Amino acid sequence: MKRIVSGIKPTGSLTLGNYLGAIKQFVKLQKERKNDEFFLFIADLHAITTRQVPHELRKRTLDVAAMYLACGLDKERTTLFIQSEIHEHAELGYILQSNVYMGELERMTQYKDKNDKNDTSITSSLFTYPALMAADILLYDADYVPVGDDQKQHLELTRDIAARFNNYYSNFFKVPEPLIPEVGARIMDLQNPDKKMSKSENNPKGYITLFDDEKTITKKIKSAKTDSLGVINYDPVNQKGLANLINIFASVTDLSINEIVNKYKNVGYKIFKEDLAKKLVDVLIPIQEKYHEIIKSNELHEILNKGREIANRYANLKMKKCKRKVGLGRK
Ligand code: AQP
Repeated sequence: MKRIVSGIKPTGSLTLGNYLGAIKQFVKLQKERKNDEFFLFIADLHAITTRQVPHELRKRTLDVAAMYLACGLDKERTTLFIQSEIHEHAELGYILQSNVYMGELERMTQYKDKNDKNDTSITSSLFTYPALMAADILLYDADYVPVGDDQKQHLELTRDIAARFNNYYSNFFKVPEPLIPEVGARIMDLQNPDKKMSKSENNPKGYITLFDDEKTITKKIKSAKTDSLGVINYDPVNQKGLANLINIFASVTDLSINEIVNKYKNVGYKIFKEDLAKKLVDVLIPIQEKYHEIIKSNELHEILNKGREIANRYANLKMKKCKRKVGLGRK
């Protein structure tokens, strides 16, 4: 039996990128791997590495939990919990900060991207974020971590931190493997295909949220940036915007890129975009209906309470052993 762990930070409305890169994959894995255990958390501690409005953060935390379930997660087989409700994440995160070097953290592209913009509001927690992420994973002895491509570098650092700790203190942490989907691992911004789609992006035309209605989805796809070549072809170098839309199409329908290109090669972008919008509506509207049912019910809190109880048991035991290993406390 393997343990699969992943999380999402509630920094905004979940995007199509979060769905295709992470949640859809998680649901698929759950269907395929009947004997494995699934731990999924809402990473609210990560969210506060950038400024959040408290009541919005609290609401979004529940929204993300409800969305996970609405996307098809099996509640009976998932330990679903809120990161900040398990204090061991922060505690282990601190210990792991003492096992990661400044140079390693400085090389993280997510941090570098923000730093390159000379943003003076970068917090120290945004810098040390990868140590907390390592704690999120290592606390539960995860075998696999399904994530989008943008988190690959953080996961590699998690593996290095685990190996370094094991090397110094003797074997203790399981070294996890990333699971990155073949299609949908990096969905790009609809207006700027050089940038990944992000929920905290300022221009809402660049992303589709899981809450967008039919009209909005259609409008955003219609206005997605493509090129003037006018030929449906998969060319991520010269037709970046179109390649991104083809990737989205493939990921949403489970058709291959070739099948899509062959189907649309003799029609213009207009028809292709209309069909893509329809496919997205067919997937997202039922998810939204489910979300509304879940968020209104009391069941969500019951599921999160149960998740907290189970996660707490694992985290508590691992943390006790970890402190003993490191030499903290009296015994
Ligand atoms: N554009 C994307 N394409 C594919 N996968 C993506 N993920 C995020 N964006 C894309 C995957 O979604 C999971 C949850 O990500 P997160 O919310 O924890 O943090 P993030 O990667 O920083 O996502 P955002 O949307 O870009 O958040 P903000 O704007 O707050 O920084 C991860 O598995 C991630 O790979």
